[in-house]
Amino acid sequence: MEMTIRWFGSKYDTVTLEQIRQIPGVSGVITTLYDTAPGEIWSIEAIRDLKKEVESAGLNISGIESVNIHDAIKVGSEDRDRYIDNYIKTLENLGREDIHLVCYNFMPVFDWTRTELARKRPDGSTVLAYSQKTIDSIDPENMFASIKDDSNGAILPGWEPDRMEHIKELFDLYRNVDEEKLFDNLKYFLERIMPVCDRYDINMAIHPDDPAWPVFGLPRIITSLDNIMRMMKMVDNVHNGVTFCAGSYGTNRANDLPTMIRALKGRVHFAHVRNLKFNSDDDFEEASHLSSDGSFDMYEIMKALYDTGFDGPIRPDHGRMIWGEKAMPGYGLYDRALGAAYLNGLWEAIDKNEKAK
Ligand code: DNO
Repeated sequence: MEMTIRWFGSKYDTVTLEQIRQIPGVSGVITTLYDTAPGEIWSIEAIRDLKKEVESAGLNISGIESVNIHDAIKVGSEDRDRYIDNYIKTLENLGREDIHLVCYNFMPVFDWTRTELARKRPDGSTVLAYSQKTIDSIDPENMFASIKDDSNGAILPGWEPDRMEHIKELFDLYRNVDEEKLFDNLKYFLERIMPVCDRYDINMAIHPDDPAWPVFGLPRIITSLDNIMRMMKMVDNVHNGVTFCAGSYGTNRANDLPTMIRALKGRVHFAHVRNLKFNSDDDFEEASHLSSDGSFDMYEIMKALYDTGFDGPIRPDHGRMIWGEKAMPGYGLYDRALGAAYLNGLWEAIDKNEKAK
């Protein structure tokens, strides 16, 4: 595996490449062209510039998170082919620049959903949190307004203000889209992009729905092992794989994370590893990465990745806000650096133990 950190680009991130470079064992970043809109072609020049910036800081681009999918593709509207053609051109340009991993999601309207961006934990750190009761009591159109005051001024991925301004239209767009339709539209998209992925050896890694169940009555399909299996079978190509996001699949306590990883051997192209603390089945908050701070066994998660020969990029996921840092919720430097060091430590111990057998 390769330990990486997500980085939103120098215009948007409070964390610098120089700081990332100083986290022991981190050699790459997972990044994006944060100012492109879904459906836009990423120019080769813009990709090259980004690459140059990252490489001159002594790091490499280990993958893209995300190249977002235009709603026309998810909804399956008549103009979807135009946007798929653009997506193919973006993939081609990434492939030509030697980038071989793309994380994306197929969630309608909202990307990840949380009801709080800064819930206080007993030690004074703050974390993102989710309460189903709160979701059930708010109007989805006000979802963004209800959390934005705690965003520390950051533009949150998937919650871009110009997108949120059209929230009503977005809901209308998805009115006739159910789970079956969403699966069909995903299949159509994947079938069209697989040839370019084969040509440039690009691994597509779908991100799970977070939380892993329908919110606000919108269909959500990447939620369980059965549904991932269905997705992989419907377009059976090794480049059609997953981002194993422990914190997203783990929201549904029926998902046994190490078992899922083992079942997905060879198709986990990217891993997001973080911990959650459940207060009840439908109220959880994010925790530090350490097993004893939350509800997941991080050793078992890392062991499953190790045992299945996982050799892709991995990143610590959302961290707590600690030590007075002000950054995009979940994406500060300090707690993610602690997370990377801890995950690297687990991996080293597992590796030494296995090799000594
Ligand atoms: C939130 C992230 C998501 C993720 C996208 C992938 O912190 O996990 O925004 O990057 O869903 O497309």
